Amino acid sequence: MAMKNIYLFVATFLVLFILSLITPTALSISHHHRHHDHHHRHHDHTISRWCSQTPHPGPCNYYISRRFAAAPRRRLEFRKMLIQVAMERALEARGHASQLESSCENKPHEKAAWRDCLKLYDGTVLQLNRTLSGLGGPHKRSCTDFDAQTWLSTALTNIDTCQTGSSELNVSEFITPVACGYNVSELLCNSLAVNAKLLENQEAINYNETDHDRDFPSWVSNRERRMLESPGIKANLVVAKDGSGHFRSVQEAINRAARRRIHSRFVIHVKRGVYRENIEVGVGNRNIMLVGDGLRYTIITSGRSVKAGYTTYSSATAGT
Ligand SMILES: *[C@@H]1O[C@H](CO)[C@@H](O)[C@H](O)[C@H]1NC(C)=O
Ligand SMILES: *[C@@H]1O[C@H](CO)[C@@H](O)[C@H](O)[C@H]1NC(C)=O
Ligand SMILES: *[C@@H]1O[C@H](CO)[C@@H](O)[C@H](O)[C@H]1NC(C)=O
Ligand SMILES: CC(=O)N[C@H]1CO[C@H](CO)[C@@H](O)[C@@H]1O
Repeated sequence: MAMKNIYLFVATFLVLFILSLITPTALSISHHHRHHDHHHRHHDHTISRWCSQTPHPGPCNYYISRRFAAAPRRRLEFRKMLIQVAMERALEARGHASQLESSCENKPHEKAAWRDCLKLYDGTVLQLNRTLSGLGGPHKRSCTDFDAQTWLSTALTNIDTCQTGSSELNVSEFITPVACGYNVSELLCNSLAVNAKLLENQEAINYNETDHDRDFPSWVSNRERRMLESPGIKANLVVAKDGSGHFRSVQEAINRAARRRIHSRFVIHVKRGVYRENIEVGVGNRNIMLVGDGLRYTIITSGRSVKAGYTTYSSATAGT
């Protein structure tokens, strides 16, 4: 049976989750490293100070200081640098991956992993590219920090999927140098953390802004925007972590929706809370809309979305 599952990676409140990883101890840079590298002391000191605020200071320091002559002055600039190095590393990894085809001839599992990882890396490059061009210069941004968070999450999900999938197929040995050797995950994680910080600041300033249109991720269609903006949007089911809804997990609600008889639009309201689920939506289970508690708080990123048309690792496994 061509029973393909569509996975959606839901990172609702991923932002808050990531924020909890950032320690606000930027100023506690030790003085021990001072006498290393006198030459670039100031420059290195400043870059390492920025990097110490990220979940992976090692790769941050290493790649940023090799790539950029001067340390960033503002967090916006730092974010851009991080995304740029992540992009460069992702392109290199992708280049490496594309050369592996000949080494997986006549090895169906390796071949399947290779094909999927290549596609996933393409997705990552695409997401990073749109983030970089969306953020643009200070005066010509065409995406919100929220968009950036969504796209960066998706970029990271793709990398994770490549790693998870190849270990499920027992071919990690083959793909690991690509999946891990380029530190793309770490750099993406750092970008997400810094972006989350910007998102949080913006949140504090603009909490009551009325320009809601800007708040929608750009992949929400105009029709859906109008629908979401209508005051009377009515949920068929409510998901709440605290038990105040019909279900506690998004997957349970989707499974329930799958059993409905009439396949009209089905709205699931996901209340505030941390939901990190790999959601499976059967192919026959269309027309479901997940609505969060205010778009600023809910990120639903479709790493392996319907639109992107990714065959998943499970379908790749089934096919070999
Ligand atoms: C990024 O996007 C632009 C415009 O769509 C395209 O011309 C460029 O080749 C892309 N770069 C990469 C590295 O994919
Ligand atoms: C991978 O290896 C494990 C244990 O070594 C085995 O149980 C599993 O069936 C293997 N999976 C595949 C897809 O070969
Ligand atoms: C935002 O709106 C709420 C209620 O509408 C109000 O209590 C609060 O003071 C407002 N916050 C700001 C920053 O304007
Ligand atoms: C610069 C840096 O931190 N590189 C790391 C990239 O990832 C590999 C494998 O995880 C590490 O061994 C490197 O140290």
